[in-house]
Amino acid sequence: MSLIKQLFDLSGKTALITGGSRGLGKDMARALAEAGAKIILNGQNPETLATAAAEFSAAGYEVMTLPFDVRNEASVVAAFATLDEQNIAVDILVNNAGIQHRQPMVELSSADWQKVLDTNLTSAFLVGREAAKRMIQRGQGGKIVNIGSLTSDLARATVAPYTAAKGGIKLLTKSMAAEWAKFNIQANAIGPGYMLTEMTQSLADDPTFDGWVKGRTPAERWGLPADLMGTVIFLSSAASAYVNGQILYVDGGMSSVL
Ligand code: GCO
Repeated sequence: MSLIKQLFDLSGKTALITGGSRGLGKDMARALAEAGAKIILNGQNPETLATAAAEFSAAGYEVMTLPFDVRNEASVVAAFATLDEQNIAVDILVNNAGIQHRQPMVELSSADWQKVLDTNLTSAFLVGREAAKRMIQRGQGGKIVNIGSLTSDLARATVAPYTAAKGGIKLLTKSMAAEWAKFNIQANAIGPGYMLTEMTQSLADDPTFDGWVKGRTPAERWGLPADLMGTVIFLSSAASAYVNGQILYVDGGMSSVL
């Protein structure tokens, strides 16, 4: 195998993708599978998880499901204990699980605020901590890819909890790099732009919002899940062995222009 192919080859690696049964998580899991990784799909809905796993198996990928609640510490700890019992080591963690809640802050309940922060930010700490403990103990390094957003750096009205959480993802990623890079664990983030997914379909269906995205984006189009494939493989592979604490925006240029 050529040096270049070796750099991006994930054969023999196992990747856990939280929120991996649908949306961008499922597409990124498919990319990692295409690069040779064994896939562990996490999700909360058993049916959606089973459907995604069946698709992956039908495509010839090695896949297993691991249903657990990323917001709940006991559930996360128990999930990793299950992997320990099966001698399954996570080499690559993609902290993708996330929800959106669009509402003006003055109308926002603390419960809804907390639910977004728990799902989109605290989950990355809980799952990242359990994965890193084992990566450090195993002594073979590892990869953590946190999924941020344009809102890791820029705010849009009515999505405050999502923005606060994704801003936290950017600096949590740097904290992970600060503490874990010496163990050959590279922690980085991806900041997807406006991607066409279930979560943004309602925005894309709104002609005004659709026009705003296309006008505000130098590439003049919405992102597609396939636009993330190369980036997630890069940050999950040996090709990024000296990349730490970075957030890589895949946004058609939106975050680079006024
Ligand atoms: C919104 C969207 C955004 C995008 C994405 C941008 O309501 O503005 O949901 O949050 O989903 O996160 O990077």
